[in-house]
Amino acid sequence: METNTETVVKNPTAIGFDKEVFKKNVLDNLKSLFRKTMETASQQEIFQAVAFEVKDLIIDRWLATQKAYKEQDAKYVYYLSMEFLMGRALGNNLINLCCYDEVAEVLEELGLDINVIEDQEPDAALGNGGLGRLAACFIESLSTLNYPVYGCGIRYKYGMFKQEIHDGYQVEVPDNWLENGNPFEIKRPEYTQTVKFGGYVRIEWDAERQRNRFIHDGYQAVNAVPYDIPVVGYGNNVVNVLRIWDAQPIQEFNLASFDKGDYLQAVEQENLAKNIVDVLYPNDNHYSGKELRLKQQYFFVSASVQQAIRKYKETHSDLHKLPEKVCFQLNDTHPTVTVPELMRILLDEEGMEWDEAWDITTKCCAYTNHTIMAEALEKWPVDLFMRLLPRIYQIVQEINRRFLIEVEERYPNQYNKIRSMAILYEGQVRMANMAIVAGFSVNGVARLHTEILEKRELRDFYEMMPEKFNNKTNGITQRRFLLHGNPLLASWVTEKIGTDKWITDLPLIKGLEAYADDTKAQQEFMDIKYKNKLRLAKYIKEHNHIDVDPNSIYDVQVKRLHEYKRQLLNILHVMYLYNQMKANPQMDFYPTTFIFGAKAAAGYKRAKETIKLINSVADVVNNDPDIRGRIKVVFIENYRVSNAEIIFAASDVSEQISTASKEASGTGNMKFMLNGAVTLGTMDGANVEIVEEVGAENAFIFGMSSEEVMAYEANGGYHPEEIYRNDPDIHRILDQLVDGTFSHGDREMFREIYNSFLAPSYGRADQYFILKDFRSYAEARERVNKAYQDKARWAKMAMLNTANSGKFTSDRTIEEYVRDIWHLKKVQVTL
Ligand code: KOT
Repeated sequence: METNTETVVKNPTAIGFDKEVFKKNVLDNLKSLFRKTMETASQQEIFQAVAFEVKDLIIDRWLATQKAYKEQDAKYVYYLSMEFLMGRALGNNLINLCCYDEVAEVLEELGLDINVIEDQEPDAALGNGGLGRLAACFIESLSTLNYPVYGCGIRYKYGMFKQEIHDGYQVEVPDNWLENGNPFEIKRPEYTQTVKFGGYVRIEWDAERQRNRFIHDGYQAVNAVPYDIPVVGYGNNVVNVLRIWDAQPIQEFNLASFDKGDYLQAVEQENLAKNIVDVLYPNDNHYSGKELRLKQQYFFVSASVQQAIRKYKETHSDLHKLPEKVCFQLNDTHPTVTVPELMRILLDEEGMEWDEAWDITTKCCAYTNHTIMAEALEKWPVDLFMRLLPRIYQIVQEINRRFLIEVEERYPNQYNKIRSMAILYEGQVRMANMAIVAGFSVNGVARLHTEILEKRELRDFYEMMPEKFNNKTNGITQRRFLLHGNPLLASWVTEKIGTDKWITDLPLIKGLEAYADDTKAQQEFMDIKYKNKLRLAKYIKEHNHIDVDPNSIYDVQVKRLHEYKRQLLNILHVMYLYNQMKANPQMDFYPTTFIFGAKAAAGYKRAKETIKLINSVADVVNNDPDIRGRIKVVFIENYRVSNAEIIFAASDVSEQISTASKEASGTGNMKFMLNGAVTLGTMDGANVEIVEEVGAENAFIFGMSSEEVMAYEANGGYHPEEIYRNDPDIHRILDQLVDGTFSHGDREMFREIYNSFLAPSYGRADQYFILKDFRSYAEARERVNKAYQDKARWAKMAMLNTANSGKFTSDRTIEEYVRDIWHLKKVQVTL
């Protein structure tokens, strides 16, 4: 088939973009910011000068957007999230302003490479992984789709730690991302809010209104100062706001204070403000009940809710109509104190009755569940909660009391219902239960995940209030993960399907299907993949000093390190392959590079041991002359959004091998698919829907189903030692964990991993069914290796993955949230 060149639409050029003006202004910025010229400035300084100029392009659109919202009295969604994993801003802002190529040309004329300038920007890593990156994709899609949103979060001083690998071990290095300032942010001290902690509640009789008044006294207060970061929509002049809060002491420490009480109070308030926003908790899918974490939660929630109410009241007098203009979307349970905080404002500050306040609150709050991992469930000890938030705790008690009356009415004498659904239970505040009781919507993040919530995890809630439950399968933004991350493929897609409209309408990418059997197109597609593999090889050479063969299969597992994600299954299989190849040097095997990237939570021992194991296996395999480079293992240090873009573009095989039922959705799986990698995975999370879209013949599926896993779990697990006894290959690799093969003779280094399969010191043996799924995984990997050797078949499969990724745009996800939950209206912005 021939390319339809006439109808190729070039990217709309940014209105008013003038290359010469831009160039002059960048040079002026260098002078005014740093007193430098192009000859004397560092690359970092040039980045700053360029970024400030880009901010200038954004500002008019930003003003125009907020003006349009105001004129139309728009409804906003407040996306409340402890995490926004934004990555770098410069490249994506240029893309969405539709002047990336123009700016690249300007820089080239100045003798600069835009990639090098982009590399100067630190990632904004205010998140752990999937949950935080989803929030970032969502606010970008909201902007692109002309919907009003405030992303509300925390301006952590230190984001996700930087990972270094020393002698195969992970070392965490603080991420001082604000070191050189953030050229895109704007401080908004005029919107400062006060947040109160601790103290006690006094009750006063209000004779006039014939009711009690609750007065919070003896507290410590801290100022929340917002910084706004622009979120630019694609080619539509929309600029929404990510508002992240910094903590400042209320009054500067006052040395002149003589009064001892004041003095101590001033010191304490200063200390409180000092550490609240210091650091992001680096836990993914894990709850650690630290007081500081609860402080962070209430801090940003209280500031955000107060601000939302204040803004509403600027133009409206009737708070009963708040739900017409405001929706608070809770990104997991972390911001659930939104519920009692909104109640507090309506009751104590606005003087409403309980029923009125509850009616409003329950129409404003909606909750997204992201995980069923038991260790991620937030359950705050009551004593801690009530000490830190005494008034909020009273309100939680009342919400719980009234809810339990309802439960009792609906299910008389069924104590099991109270046990599963109570908000306050056994000395704990159960945040998920509060979010479900108070929210008008509860959603899971992939079809299977939502089904598991309804049928199992939240069964009692689903039975009592089925109308609240709904599914919103996750998505990703193609602007970052194709247009920016893989420019070669992006241009090729545009050329092939004859339009660049896929940039805002991803299902159009289905047009590629017409080329699936076209030999020339297959060749072009694989040529682009090859170039991207070269780019990644160069990155790996520069960062890891390892040579990888761009002709080998790139088999990639990049994601947070967690036992349920089973990086261990992957590396055990590499050990198995290594043994096979040693025993049979002539075996039929297409050279493969096994690429890993993963951060382990700082306190997660097993995860850190797994990183060490991967690096130890890499050391042995990569340096064994018998292997002749046919198996390579690479651990990419400091996996993060910016290098992820390079990795996805270069991947052939996408490892999505979680124990079925454990991965709520996954979003990396979608980024690989979009970039033409083929999924090797279990029927878990959104993999199920990926296979449905692309067809089972274009993916490699293995392992137990979620039903099987859950059935075993209900019976207390299975017996891995039987497999160990009966399968000599598995026996061998487990023994190699403790015979020194991969540890320079050290028999203790991987003992705990070994024990986890056969003799765990606590918990079930092989909790995540690694041995149970091993044979099926090995067989699937063999099918992958064979399939790759048929170049035409592989090219077709890969292309069909890209072609069928349309469903997984976050634009689709957002339209579903808008339709079913938020009910926002599109706002047009003209300059
Ligand atoms: C839970 C507690 C703390 C920090 C993060 C989490 C968390 C992360 N819970 N779920 N996630 C992931 O969320 C993604 C976005 O929905 C999912 O794709 C992924 O499967 C979850 O593991």
